[in-house]
Amino acid sequence: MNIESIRGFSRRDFVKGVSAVGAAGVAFWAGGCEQIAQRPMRRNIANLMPSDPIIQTYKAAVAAMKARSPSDPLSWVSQASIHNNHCPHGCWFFLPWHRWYLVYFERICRKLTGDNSFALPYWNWTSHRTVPDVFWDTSSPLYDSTRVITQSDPADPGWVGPATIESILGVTDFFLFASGTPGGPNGNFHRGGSYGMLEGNPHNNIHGWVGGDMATFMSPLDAVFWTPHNMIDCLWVDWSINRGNPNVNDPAWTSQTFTDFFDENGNPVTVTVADAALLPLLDYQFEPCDPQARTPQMSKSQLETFLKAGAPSTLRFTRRLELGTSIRSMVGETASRETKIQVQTFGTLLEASAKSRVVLIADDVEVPHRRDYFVRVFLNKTDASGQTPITDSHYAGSFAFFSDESAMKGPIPMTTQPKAGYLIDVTPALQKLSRTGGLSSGEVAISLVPVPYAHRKATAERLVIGRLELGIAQF
Ligand SMILES: [Cu+2]
Repeated sequence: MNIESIRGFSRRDFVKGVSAVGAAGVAFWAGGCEQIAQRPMRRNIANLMPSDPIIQTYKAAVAAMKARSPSDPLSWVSQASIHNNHCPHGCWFFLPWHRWYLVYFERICRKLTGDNSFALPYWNWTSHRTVPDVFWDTSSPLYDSTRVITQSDPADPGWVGPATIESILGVTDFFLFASGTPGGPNGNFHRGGSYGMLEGNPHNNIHGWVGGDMATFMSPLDAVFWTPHNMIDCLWVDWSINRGNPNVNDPAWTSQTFTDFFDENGNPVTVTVADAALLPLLDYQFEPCDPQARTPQMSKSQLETFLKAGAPSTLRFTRRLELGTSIRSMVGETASRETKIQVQTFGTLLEASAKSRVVLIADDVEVPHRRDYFVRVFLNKTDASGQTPITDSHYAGSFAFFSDESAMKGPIPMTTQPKAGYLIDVTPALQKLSRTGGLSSGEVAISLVPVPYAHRKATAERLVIGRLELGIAQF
């Protein structure tokens, strides 16, 4: 299939879009000879004045959608309900499903405003850690009164800081980067599954931390929703296109169809995961969200071939070292598990150039009823607490929850509290400890610290982890 024949995106649409963009776009491709016609540019919202036409169109589109009857598929409530009823989380459909969701939302915004040059802006949480100012004007359709955080609260650098984002983008395996198969590492199903690092950390934390609508599956009721998800899409583009990491090519992923979306005329559409992987070549482009502003090292035709080919996941655990089962702690306490690991177990993998990775596998983690806290991971820091800064050399990562009551009455009945699995690459933290002599005892201790979000106490919450392991993966 040619990328320009993707369902719903005929060449005619494509050319129309191009003519509307005019000179606003910038070159996307390395070199100039293969520069393809310019697609609408999804811009960093921090670079836009409140009076910018992109912001004006976004506000007008949201207002128009809010004015529609809830039974209308283009209404604000209908669009949010698509997410509530169908969004896949904690699994490998997370990225492609949300990519299509954003693409159709963007097209609806164009249709309802007549602004065919509109491209959804993104919130670059790494360079600007507070929720963008345009979402705080109480008279604006972009305002949501249910948020728990305030305009001046910054997101935690352990979720969105440059070092965190760089380490996530540095992961080369799709499952570890983007979440695994719906089965999860230990047979979880439904909306549990196995969260990779992009979804389990920045994505889940932003949802829970903003709070209110954003902490639920009706999160698209808050207009801010679309801008962090656009950032996630930008990071996927950076990972798979600019950096050339392959998406998985398992037919169970590529051939999956989604029938949940409506086009700009309110007609239902059927789309595939395989086509989602190609969309950024065709339909839109991003102002760089990676501070290093990488560009693809492949030509457009090479890239199309590369994206269509994909590759199998390379995540294979050659050893799994159990750290503990049924680990419980209350928020405000630290859950530590220690195991003696011989230094030679890690072999050469603590060298910076190693192909192997050490992955913390937190499985059967109970999803709390209230997502009022997140979890920080420390290595060999058994006295870590909520006050231990993430600048501490023992800090290894964070993860969080995203769910709501509807997940507990989903298509597969949950007889117990929903559970989730998490994969966290702790190799960089282990390498740092190794360099500084922190592993000389030959023992690694994992400490998990539940930390309440800003303005929440979460004192009655408990963290329950069914099984905690260190997996050694060869790539
Ligand atoms: Cu989300």
